[in-house]
Amino acid sequence: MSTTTGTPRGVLFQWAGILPLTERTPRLTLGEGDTPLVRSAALEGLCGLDELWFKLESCNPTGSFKDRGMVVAVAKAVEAGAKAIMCASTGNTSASAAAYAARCGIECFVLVPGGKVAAGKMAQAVAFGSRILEVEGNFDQALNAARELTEKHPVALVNSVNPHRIAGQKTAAFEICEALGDAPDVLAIPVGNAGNITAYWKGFCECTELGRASGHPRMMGFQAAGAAPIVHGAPIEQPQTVATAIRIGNPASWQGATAARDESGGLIAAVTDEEILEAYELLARREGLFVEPASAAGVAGLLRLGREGRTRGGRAVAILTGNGLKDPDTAAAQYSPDITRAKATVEGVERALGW
Ligand code: AN7
Repeated sequence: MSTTTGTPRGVLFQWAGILPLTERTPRLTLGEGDTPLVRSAALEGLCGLDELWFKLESCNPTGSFKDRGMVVAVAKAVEAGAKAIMCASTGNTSASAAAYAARCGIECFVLVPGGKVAAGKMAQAVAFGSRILEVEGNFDQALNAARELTEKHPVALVNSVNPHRIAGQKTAAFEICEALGDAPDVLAIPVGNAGNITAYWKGFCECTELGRASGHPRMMGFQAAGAAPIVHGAPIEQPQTVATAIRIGNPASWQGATAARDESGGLIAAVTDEEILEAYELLARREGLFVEPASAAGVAGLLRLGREGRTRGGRAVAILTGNGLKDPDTAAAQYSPDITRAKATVEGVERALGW
């Protein structure tokens, strides 16, 4: 795919200089990356911040942040001769893997926890023609199986334990520094398997080294209270949360997350499902941003810190990791829709509205 003028869109084209590409790496793109950074209209003050910006990773081609890293992981797998890829997923990784596999004409196997993946994400895995294995167990067990299976069979693992995923994902930190002219003071981000926070931290560190930023943000990661192993300091056997994307009890990049927290002077805290849904609703009703529940966790964390008077102003960026359309069932459960039936005429609508 190419645009009519200039460099084609996509992470491999825009960020070739900071990625592990060779001449033999296929220049794969679905137009991922280069996502909007939008200033908050309403929540900034509630969070006790001077500036709050939202990075709309929901604008990526499959509707989540995963595409940035997946495009690199799949391109490198194809370069290495892979004919098939595999991942375990709470839904977004599988949607992304399935899309890029379809694009490359290779096979994609996805292992998902039965009954715990949002409807939109399942629809994507189906649409892109992936081979779907609904496993009896949670994400952590599915990832263990995927790791062993990909060692045993000629299939490339494209979970974020694959370093190419992290390499591609770090490009979002570069985009933020470019858009703001420097790193923000705070980065707020949901934490599940912890690949994303690990990648952002790597990206911000590289931005400082390369003189693209004068310092780095304090990394603030937020887990769901029922799935907060890093906060508790021990794996959770049976993670539970409305935010199914981050329903993860033993994150693969645990060390990366704690390093980001400790080296940046940040924190990793838990937010309750209630707080997540409050932020989910505020983002929709006050900002016009429809995200999936997991994506609201970072904003829920900032709202909590704001209420507690712990944000101390400054400029924060919250990563909105996935689109609200991914999870229509949570939207249906959260809102009592205000829908009135009417005849399709001026009089009919006026009567229905009481005008
Ligand atoms: C919307 O798709 O783990 O901490 O298998 O879908 O890097 O795992 C998804 C995670 C945040 C957490 N927001 O990111 C998967 C999966 C959304 C997500 C996260 C996920 P990581």
